[in-house]
Amino acid sequence: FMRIDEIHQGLLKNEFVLHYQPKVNLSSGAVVGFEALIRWQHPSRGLLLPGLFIPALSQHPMAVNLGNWVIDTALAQLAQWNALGIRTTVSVNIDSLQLHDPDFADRLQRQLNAQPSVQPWQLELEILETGALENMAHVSALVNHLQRMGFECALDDFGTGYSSLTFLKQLEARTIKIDQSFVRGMLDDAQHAAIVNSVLDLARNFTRRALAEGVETEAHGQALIELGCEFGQGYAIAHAMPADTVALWMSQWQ
Ligand code: G
Ligand code: G
Ligand code: MN
Ligand code: NA
Repeated sequence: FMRIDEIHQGLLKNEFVLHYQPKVNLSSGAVVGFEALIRWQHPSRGLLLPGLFIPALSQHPMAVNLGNWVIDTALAQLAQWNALGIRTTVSVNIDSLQLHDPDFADRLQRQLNAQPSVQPWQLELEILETGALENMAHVSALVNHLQRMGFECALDDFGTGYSSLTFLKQLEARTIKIDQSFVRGMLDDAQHAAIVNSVLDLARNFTRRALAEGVETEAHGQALIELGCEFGQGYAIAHAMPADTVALWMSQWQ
């Protein structure tokens, strides 16, 4: 793991980058947006994946600084794509400390205001159950507030937590992201397939949109379409890519 002071230096030296993984409508192939995934372009260690530094930030106030950098960068990227005529959306992963920062919503509004061409619905906030558990009432009110402000919210890694049903009931996020562990196993494991099917039923019954993560093959995509899953994300569609590759990828997709 990287140390907090190294992460702080990395932020000051602007060494972090966002890569973007496409999310598509599985039936039509239409690109509905991108998930921003952070990487660290480290001067001596090369490109570092978040697993090497995000866990080190757990419960540290620096997670809020890095989270703010992610939001600013995603909004600036959206402004650049808007200027190029690429109308799309970006999802960002929100850390639990960001959710408990009392200034989060007001700061987000100021961050949005700094990019006049960007509409709030172009930004989606992905929330983990672990980030909401400690203070579900607060996060529930925050999600409602954010969605009234026009932002989108999604429940990330859905199904992997201890109280997914409470998470679903309490947080009125418009989208559920079905965790990749269930999706990946659904073709060879009847129990994983049953979980995916049940989460899709839940999504319909709660009038949420469902997105399957970890769509690794064409066959996964086909099976998901047959189960009525509208959206997907995964290696069968594309890996996360640098921002400057997105326009080319979109022109070659389908
Ligand atoms: O990018 P990768 O494919 O390795 O992502 C690994 C994990 O890191 C995922 O759980 C993802 O949600 C998380 N992650 C990626 N980018 C960010 C980020 O900007 N902020 C936070 N808090 N987590 C992120
Ligand atoms: O926790 P979160 O859903 O934010 O994590 C996204 C992570 O999943 C990133 O590390 C991303 O690189 C990874 N990922 C995206 N698509 C696939 C896939 O099809 N298969 C696998 N194994 N991982 C994927
Ligand atoms: Mn995510
Ligand atoms: Na996820």
